[in-house]
Formats: sequence, structure tokens, C-alpha cells
Amino acid sequence: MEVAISSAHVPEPAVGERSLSPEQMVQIYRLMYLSRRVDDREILLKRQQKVFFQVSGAGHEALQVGAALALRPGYDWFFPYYRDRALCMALGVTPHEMFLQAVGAGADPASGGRQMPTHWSSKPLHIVSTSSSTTTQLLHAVGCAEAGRYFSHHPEAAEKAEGDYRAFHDVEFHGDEVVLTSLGEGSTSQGEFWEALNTASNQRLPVIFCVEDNGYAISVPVEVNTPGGNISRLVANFPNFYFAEIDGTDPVASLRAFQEAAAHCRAGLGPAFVHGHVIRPYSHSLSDDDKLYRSTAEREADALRDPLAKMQMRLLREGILTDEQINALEQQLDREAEVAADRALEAALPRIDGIQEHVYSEDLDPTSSLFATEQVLAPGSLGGGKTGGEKGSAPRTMADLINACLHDEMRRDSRIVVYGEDVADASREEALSEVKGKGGVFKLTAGLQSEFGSERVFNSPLAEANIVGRAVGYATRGMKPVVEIQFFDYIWPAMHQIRNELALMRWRSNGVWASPAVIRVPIGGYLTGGAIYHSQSGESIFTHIPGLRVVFPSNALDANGLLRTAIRCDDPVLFLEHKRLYRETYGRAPYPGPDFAIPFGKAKIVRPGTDITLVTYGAVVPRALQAAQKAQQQGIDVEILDLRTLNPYDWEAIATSIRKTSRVIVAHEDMLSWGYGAEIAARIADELFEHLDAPVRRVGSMDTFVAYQPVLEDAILPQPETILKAIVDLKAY
Ligand SMILES: Cc1ncc(C[n+]2csc(CCOP(=O)(O)OP(=O)(O)O)c2C)c(N)n1
Ligand SMILES: [Mg+2]
Repeated sequence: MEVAISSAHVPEPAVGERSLSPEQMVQIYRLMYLSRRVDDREILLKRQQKVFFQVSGAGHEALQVGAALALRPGYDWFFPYYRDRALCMALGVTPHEMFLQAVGAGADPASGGRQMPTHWSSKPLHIVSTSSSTTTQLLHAVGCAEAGRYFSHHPEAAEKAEGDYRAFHDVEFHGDEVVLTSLGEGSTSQGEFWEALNTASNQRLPVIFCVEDNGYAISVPVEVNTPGGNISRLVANFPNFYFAEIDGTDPVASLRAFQEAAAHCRAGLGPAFVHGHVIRPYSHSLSDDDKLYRSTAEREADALRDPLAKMQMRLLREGILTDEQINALEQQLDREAEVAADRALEAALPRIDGIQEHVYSEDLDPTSSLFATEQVLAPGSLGGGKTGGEKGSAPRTMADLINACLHDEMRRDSRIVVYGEDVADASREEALSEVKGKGGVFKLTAGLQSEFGSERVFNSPLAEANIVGRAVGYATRGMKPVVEIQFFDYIWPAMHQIRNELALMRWRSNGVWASPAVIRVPIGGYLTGGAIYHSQSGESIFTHIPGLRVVFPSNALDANGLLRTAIRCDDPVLFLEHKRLYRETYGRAPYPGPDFAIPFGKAKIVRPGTDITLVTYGAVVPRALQAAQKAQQQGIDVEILDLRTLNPYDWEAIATSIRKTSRVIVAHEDMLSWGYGAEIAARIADELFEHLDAPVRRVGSMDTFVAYQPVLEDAILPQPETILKAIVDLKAY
């Protein structure tokens, strides 16, 4: 096994050094030194228990200052990671702002006291909020670059529009903008690293990937994470890249590499990969002690490469500053760090009553009357969909009306892009003159690429995190990605992006950033042969994520109106489409026109009744109706509520019905234990106890996955008979 590159093996700078002016050299040292002193001051505050976490950028300063000085804050875009103090300082984040974050002050501009220190965010500087998750930010950077390119090709899409999310997203773009994202060498082991390089390379996107290689991921040395110990060697065959492997303790070499990288990107040639070898003199964080796993010799060798000491020597050697001048400068910067920290310690704390602000958009409420355009369709009105102009009076399937909504909304809003696995008609456009086109494995996106072109409708790589991570980047730039995950069963690689990024962007940035994308996902069983990996449910896993709206229509008309609201609103939405309902006779409806919308959080009484309330949604709705018809024959009058949206859900409708019937069943297709019904049942027991004449009952599938053999599938999933039995039992209670 090859070992990590040590200082002795650090490659020569990629370009010959032209000298910088003395002022530039001093400015570089000033930034590097101040960054280190802010770290040191923060460490002191942590030891005094005045701040609560510390992770330093020590040893990485030269590389980061080089990157920042090659780029333009507020013009280019930045998706940094937690070590990037010197980068952010050089871009314009002040020491005071950094300390405000460390103390968790209300005025912390990055997160208002919600995130740990060094989790950067600044709208004016174009630093997009980052999480603690290693590597997720790379896909955001890719989506951001795609959005910038899209706007420069379609400047009209940047214009503001009233009546939907666009009213709240100012768009800025420059044709030659660059996106910088950074990560540690250990993080290159994450799949999302490779997924990001894939798309950046394929699309020649102007993204600079900066690997800050300090040789360790906490205690794990580089050769354990990276076969052969050098990530540059592994990525060298990606097409269209500019590559540089440099001594990241040398700010001038770093600056040169990033200047060349930026020039490559701005010229539209493709992405860049700058691999800087740096050191980590302060352990991973204050929670770590590297003496536990690094030899003394290794740590001493690293110390000899300290970028601060080297730069100081250089200033002296090149006669740029004298000893006295360096001392005076350092004293001034020490004082600057101290004053900034002292001021932050006096700052007001965040408001407790503000905790729930910015979970969802405060500007645009998807439950509001703005989205209440449910109307009776005028017979003969024009229909949407791939051919357009169809008569609206013929009943159409859920698949048709979802497709029609996508066509209508894409016509109306040029910020919408649609992508995912197999969603395009044909990636090789030239084939379209002779073939019909794919348009999704369920054909829900059929005809979109043919009508709107390959820049707006395209296939993604087979990588779910790639789909959602890029959507986060697109949406933070003000675009509206409406992406597809091919099957709910395969949403899990994207789970990290959905939970830790998509749903959290607004809250963790204290309302400064948001990523209101729509994820359409075919879900559910009752397929006869769908088996374990094409029949899963699991909606409660997603309703358990604050910040994410979850929609689950049961019929064509609701699917059309709710998808329109999902697209026009300003929150991220998981839009669950039951595969079994796509083409069923049940629930077909005429095309309702291009402005038909249904607000979230409004249940529908699909069958009025007086004896028992049955709360349900999705494919259980038609099964519950069958059960209710049979119950009626036994004299039991069941009221069925279709929730339609699961977050938010219509508590008022549930409560009103239960006050009338005093008996309730919550029924869903997903497994009974820990399912969506558990929460609804618990709340009913809690808040409506005095209205109940019987216990709250639940109906769900067995606590197992769905088997292939139809006999097993039928037994596992709730059937009309299962529901009927629960109705009869409950009435007799
Ligand atoms: C997805 C994820 N897994 C694990 C962690 C915990 N963790 C935080 S930093 C880190 C090591 C990162 O090492 P590297 O990428 O080399 O960056 P460095 O800290 O050395 O700059 C780990 C495992 C995390 N934050 N995110
Ligand atoms: Mg590392």
C-alpha cells in the first residue's frame, strides 16, 4: 500500500510564479494570520465554556486564501465546508460575524444560532448555507452551476412573476460565473463526490472542486480512504477537467492554480479539480486529540510545513516586511480578533419564540386561498397534455392529468426543469424524428422533452442523491426543479440530501436560503408481482422531516390540482403518486384547465356518513369505499376522509367528523407499526378523548415487506375485507 504524500513529495506549483506585489503578499499574510488567530481565540472561548464547539481551519489557510483571491464574492458562488475559515474571511465574512456564530447569537448572520460555528452562509457574498454532512455540498454546487448556465441562456426566466414562488426569489447570474466547492480528502470516499464529478464533467460545468488534503479524516489516514493514497491519480481520467495538484501550504502556488482553474471554467471548457496538500496542526476538532493516533515524528514533520511560519519567513526573506513590521501587524490582528470576540460575547441570544420560524416559507402559504381554485369544469374546455387542445370533458387517468399539469406548468413558468432517470423522451435527440420517446418508466413525463427541449427536460445519471442534491442547488438559485425518483423503493440513496439538505435549507439558514424543489415519486403496491422492491410505502418516514411537505393524492383531479400547488409553492414537496392508481378507472376526471389548484391541508369527504369516521389516503381510498358500501348493507354508515396531503394534514376535518361519529379508524397501506396512522391515532386520543365512544382503531399492512407471490401480497396489504372487518368490529364495540 502506498502511503500518504508527505511534505517531501509535494509536487511543484502548476505554473511558474510571477511575483505578486508586496501589498498583495502582505494582504495574503494578514488574512492567513487573522484566520488562525480567530481559531485560537475561539479555542480559548471553548475552554472557558463560552462557546460550545470548535473546529479549526489551521494549516489550510494558504490554500483557502489562494482560492478566495482568485474568485469574486457576490459574483461567483461558494459551497465551502467547515474548515474554510480563511476562505470565508478572504471572501468578506468578518471575524465578528464568525464569533457571533460561535456564541450562537441571534444576530449570527449564517444561522441565527441554529448551526455550529464555521457552517458558513452569506447571501451577499454568495456563500450558500452548508451542513455538517461531508460532501453533500458538491451536488449543490453542480446544480447551482447548471442554474447559472440556464439563466444565462434564458435571461427571461430570471424575471420576477407574481402569484407563485418566483415573487420571493431574486435571480442574479453572470455568463462567466464560477462555482467553488471544497471538501477534505477523506470525504472523497463518499458516493456523492463521484456523482458530482460525473455531472460536472459530462456537462462541462464551471465548478472548481477543491480537495483540502490534510492526510486525515479525523483519525483515519488518507491511504485508508483513497486507494493508493492520492485522489488526483484516481480522478485523472474524468474528461473536460483542469487538474492541479499543489502544495496547499504555499498561498502563491495556490492562487496561481485557482486563477488557472477559474480561467478554464470561465472559458466554458469544463470543471476544475485543485488538490492541495495541507496540514492539520490542531487535531480534527477540540473533541479530538491526534496524539492518540499520530506518531510524534509525523506531527513534527507536519509542523515544519506550517503555512503561517513559511509565509512569515518569505516576507522576511523577500524583504517585504521587517521583523518589527511583522510584529506590529500581528499585534494589530491579535487585537482585532480579541475585540471581535468580546463584542460577540455581549450579543443578544436568539429568541426562544422564534424557534419555529423558517421551517416553511412565511411568504407563501400553500394552505391559503391563493391555491383554492377548485372549480367545476366547464364541459368542452381545452385540455392540456402532450398534444394540447383536447376536449376536457372526457375522463382522464391520474397519469394523464399529472402529465397535463407538468406540460401546463412548464409552459407557464420557464424556471421549471424536469429530470431524473429515464424521464426524457430520448437523450439522443436525433432519434426523436423516428421514435415515440420514453418519457419515464410510467410515461408520466412523456412529451415534455419534445415540447420544451433537452435543456429543460433531461435524463440524470442513475444516482438518486445526484438528482436531489442538484435540485437543492438549482432551487437555491431561484429555479424550480421538478424531479423524479423512479420508484419510492429507491429513494434511500437520496435520503441524506432530502432530510439533511433539501428540507433543512431554510431553517438552518434562518430563512436566508431555501430550496423549494418538487420530488415526484411513484409509490405503493397492489401491483400483483411488484414484490419487495417495487411495492414499498413509507410516507411516515418523510412526514417526520420538518420542512418537507408530503402530498399523496388518490385520484386524477386531486393529483392535478395538488401537483400545481406543489410546483407553485415555495416549500420543498415530496409528491407521492400511487402506481396502482395511475391508470385505474377509479378516480378519472376531465382535464380541469391550466390554473386548477388545490390547497394543501384540506381533506376531502369522499363519502359522508354518520356512524364511523375512516381517515385514509392514497390507494386505500377506493378500497375503503368498497368496504363502506358493504358496511352500508349491514346498516353501518361510514364517513370516509381522504387526507390528500399528509404534511400538512387537515386536523379540523378529522376532528369535525369524529365529533359527529364518535368512532374512528385510520387506515393506510403502509405497515401498521410506526406508520402514519400512529400519529393521527395518538392525537385523536389526546385531543378528542371525550368525543370517543370506542378506542381508535388502525388498519395497515403487516409489519413486513410486500412479497412477490400474489397470494402473499394480498395477505400482507390491507384489503376491502380487512377494512370491513375493522368497521364491523368497531361498530359493535
Ligand atoms: C456524512 C458524514 N459522515 C460522517 C461525518 C462525521 N465527520 C465529520 S468530519 C469527518 C472527517 C472528514 O475528513 P476529511 O474529509 O478528510 O476532512 P477534514 O476534516 O480532514 O478537513 C467525519 C467522519 C459527517 N460529518 N458527515
Ligand atoms: Mg482530511
